[in-house]
Amino acid sequence: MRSGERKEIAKLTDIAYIPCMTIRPIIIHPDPRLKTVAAPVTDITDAVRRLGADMLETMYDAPGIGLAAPQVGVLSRLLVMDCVKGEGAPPRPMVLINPEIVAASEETNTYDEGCLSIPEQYAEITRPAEVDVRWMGLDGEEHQEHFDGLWATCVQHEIDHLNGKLFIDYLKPLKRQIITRRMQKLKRERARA
Ligand code: K2U
Ligand code: ZN
Repeated sequence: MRSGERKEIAKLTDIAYIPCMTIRPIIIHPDPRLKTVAAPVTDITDAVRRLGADMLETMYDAPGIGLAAPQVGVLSRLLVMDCVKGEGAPPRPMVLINPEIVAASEETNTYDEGCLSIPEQYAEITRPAEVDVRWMGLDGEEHQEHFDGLWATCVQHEIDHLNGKLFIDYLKPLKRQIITRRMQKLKRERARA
């Protein structure tokens, strides 16, 4: 983790015992948990705060710029993001609970997307270039923010995860099947290792 990320996570998640953050295993496609619609979070408990902290630790370790709870086997509507670029810039870890896209631009943006649950596979995916997202923060307050650039792509990718949708679901069936077969082979090899 970059210096300062752990401090930022502690501030954001109010988890005093930060040294105990856990890197959780990331589920690899195909897996039914990645195709399930996640359930809303009803109470912000210490377990939810710990989940947010662990997901940020897992995301930074991957490394990634986003991660959704179903990817670590928790079928709850919670995602984390930090799309800050460049070593110099301070990290901006975000935890979004029950996020909703409340507005999306007509204008689109195409990005060569990957996924931590579909390692080393990439495809050009077109999405709205800008979105307004409303969510509940770990502070129990409603938040709403306008996202553009990589932040917009990432938050839409993560919200898709909460709805059981993967970036390969936007591809033609044959391309999706080829990638799925590669992941099945990877999982067999990992099981033998
Ligand atoms: O949900 C995930 O699997 C994490 C995704 C988030 C993401 C996917 C596509 C485009 C933007 C974000 C990535 O695997 S995180 C890896 C990454 C790193 C830098 C830039 C893009 C993706
Ligand atoms: Zn993903």
